[in-house]
Amino acid sequence: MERNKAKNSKKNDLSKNLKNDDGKIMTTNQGVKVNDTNNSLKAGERGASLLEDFILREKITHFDHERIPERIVHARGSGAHGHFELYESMESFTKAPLFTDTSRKTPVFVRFSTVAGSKGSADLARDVRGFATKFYTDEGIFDLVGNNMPIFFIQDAMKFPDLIHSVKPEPDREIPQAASAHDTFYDFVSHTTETLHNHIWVMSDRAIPRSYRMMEGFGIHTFRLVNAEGKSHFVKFHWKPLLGTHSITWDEAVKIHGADTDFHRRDLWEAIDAGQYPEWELGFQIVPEEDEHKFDFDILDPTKLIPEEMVPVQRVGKMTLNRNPDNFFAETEQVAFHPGHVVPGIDFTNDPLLQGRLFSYTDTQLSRLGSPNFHEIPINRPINETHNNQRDAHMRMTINKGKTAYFPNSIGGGCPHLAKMAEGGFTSYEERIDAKKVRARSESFNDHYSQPALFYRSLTDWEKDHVADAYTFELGKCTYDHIKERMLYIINNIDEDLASKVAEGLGMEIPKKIDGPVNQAIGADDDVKKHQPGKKQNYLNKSEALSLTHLQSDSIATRKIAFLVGDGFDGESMSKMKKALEDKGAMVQIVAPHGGTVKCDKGKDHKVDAAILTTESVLYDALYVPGGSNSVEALKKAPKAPKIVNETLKHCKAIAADSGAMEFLKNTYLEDFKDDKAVLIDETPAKFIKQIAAHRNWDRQKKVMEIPV
Ligand code: HDD
Repeated sequence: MERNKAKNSKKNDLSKNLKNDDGKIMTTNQGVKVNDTNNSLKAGERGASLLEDFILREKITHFDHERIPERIVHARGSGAHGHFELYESMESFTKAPLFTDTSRKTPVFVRFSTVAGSKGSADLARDVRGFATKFYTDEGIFDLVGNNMPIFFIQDAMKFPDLIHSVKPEPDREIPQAASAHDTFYDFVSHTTETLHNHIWVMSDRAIPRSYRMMEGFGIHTFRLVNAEGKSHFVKFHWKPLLGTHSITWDEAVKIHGADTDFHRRDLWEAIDAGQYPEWELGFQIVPEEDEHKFDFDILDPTKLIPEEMVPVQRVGKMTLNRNPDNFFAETEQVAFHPGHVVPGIDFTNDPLLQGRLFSYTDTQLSRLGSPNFHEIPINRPINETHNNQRDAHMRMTINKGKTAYFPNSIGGGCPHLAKMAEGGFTSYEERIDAKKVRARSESFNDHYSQPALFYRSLTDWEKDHVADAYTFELGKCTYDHIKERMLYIINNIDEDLASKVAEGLGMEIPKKIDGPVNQAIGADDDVKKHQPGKKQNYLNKSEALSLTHLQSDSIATRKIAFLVGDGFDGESMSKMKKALEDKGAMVQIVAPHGGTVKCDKGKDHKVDAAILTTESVLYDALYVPGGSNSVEALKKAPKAPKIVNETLKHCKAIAADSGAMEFLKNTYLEDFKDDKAVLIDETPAKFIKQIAAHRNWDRQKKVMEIPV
């Protein structure tokens, strides 16, 4: 009971601001009833409009100001509500009740995003995905503002504007939208070798996830956990999706751009709407203070991960997203995250990227949301009470009573008074600092090649092929040869085999040397010399956790399966397959040559979910083609039907069919793949389900290149 109450507390809090217009009379914003919202006030029916018309003025004025600036990065995003539950108390590491009280259900709001594109850009851009979680704890807000990759491009916040200016559309023509494949980005990357680790992740399939629900999340920085005795441990935060990690191919991403630009947004919404709630386990990688320097890299360097083989991830609790927002603007657009929103028991480290972020996030809300009162916006306000002497500013909602807005005071009885330590006030961890003030970077941050190389070595062969293709695509879009040469030179330092594949694709030689120092990111000559990347180390041959294949799930829940049918299809066979898939939570969609309804061989009408012309194979996870001679004839006449089959094959997805459908399927490439383990003719639904859960049959990858779609 107590748990349920806690779970709903943010929902109840938001409900104070919900407005429902059902059965209500229209009014102006001042509450005056409105009789006509279609015609302005005029001097005669064909006469001039009158300035006096306060109803027209209010309507147009509000409309004129409806937009707010989009986020400078992560503008495109989708959000959902849910809760977090802890498995066991982590009190030996932290005093934050969020992580010690197992009876709590802490409300959360999560926003997933792409980074580079504008608010209206396509979901399937090759990009990092933001994974930002707001925990509404009883002790205040804790925001975990992470990404779906465990490292970042740069080591110091000072470089963030340079990184973002290089990847955003080029400023003269504002081209390209939501794409890193252009000269300015590679100009920056090729001169800034600290970017290489995050960059190779972006070249991998992690940058084109199948769903927000099927990607990991990472806090990236090393944070601190502080327990009740004041002892600190370093921690890295991980989110592990229970649906496993899955991605799509670049060819699909390109096609989804055209078929459904809202692919990820729709996917998240539909899954939650259908009661298929996405879940992630929260993981801690804990490093005792005394082990800070025992690694081959600096744990304060945000371009480095701690391999899970070196420090295992302990799963401490589970997050479930179970409610779609009521209003996109009020919630998803106005939500304001900040890595500096922490609660007692969680603290920062000296990671220079984190330190700079602590400034940036409040600052950006001032121009984006327009006021330091952004914490009063319903989605941002904590569920516990807030009391302080901050006052006024634009759009203040709180009506503070009393005469005093200062501390100390006697007139207000000394209130609000300070939290005594016993009441859990925030005290910063007492880290000892004895240092000179310098504008510099630690040489312990200089290893720029070892971890990109570890990442590449840890991938499966098909993942490696995708990485090579991605580099070739991206660099192929650059126009300056010297930038491509620098990139080839650098990639060669990561992995020679990878570089030679990319060089072949570009039709270029890998240069033996390049003009000037490889890393030019630091500035003055002496500094540049000091900060050249060191020789690649091999402190771990492979980290299994870096491959997408590491997190698997045998669930096919929410997988979308297309049933390609024409009038007269085998109703019995189709119903059996449909039931088997739906029993496992999959979403079956009937795709037919026409819209409306389609008849099975028993004469029964079935609703068509998509006419072939209005859909694409890339919107589904797998395909089933039932038999039925009339259906086969109808599919033979439907011009796009073979394309649906061929593309499903090409993207290595599972296909099931009845032998009765072969008369149509012989017009496709299916015949060439009869021995493929994920091509199932007259096989049981159970076998199909197993192949759908496996996501793809990548063994098919080389052979499908012959399919010309
Ligand atoms: Fe950031 C937004 C994640 C470095 C400055 N960032 C933003 C969002 C995410 C991240 C997920 C979107 C939050 C939302 O959905 O509203 N950012 C990261 C991660 C980083 C990182 C994981 C490195 C580990 N960011 C970073 C730096 C700076 C910023 C170094 C500036 C010095 N980030 C911002 C920002 C944004 C933002 C400009 C834009 C909108 C916002 O904050 O609210 O302040």
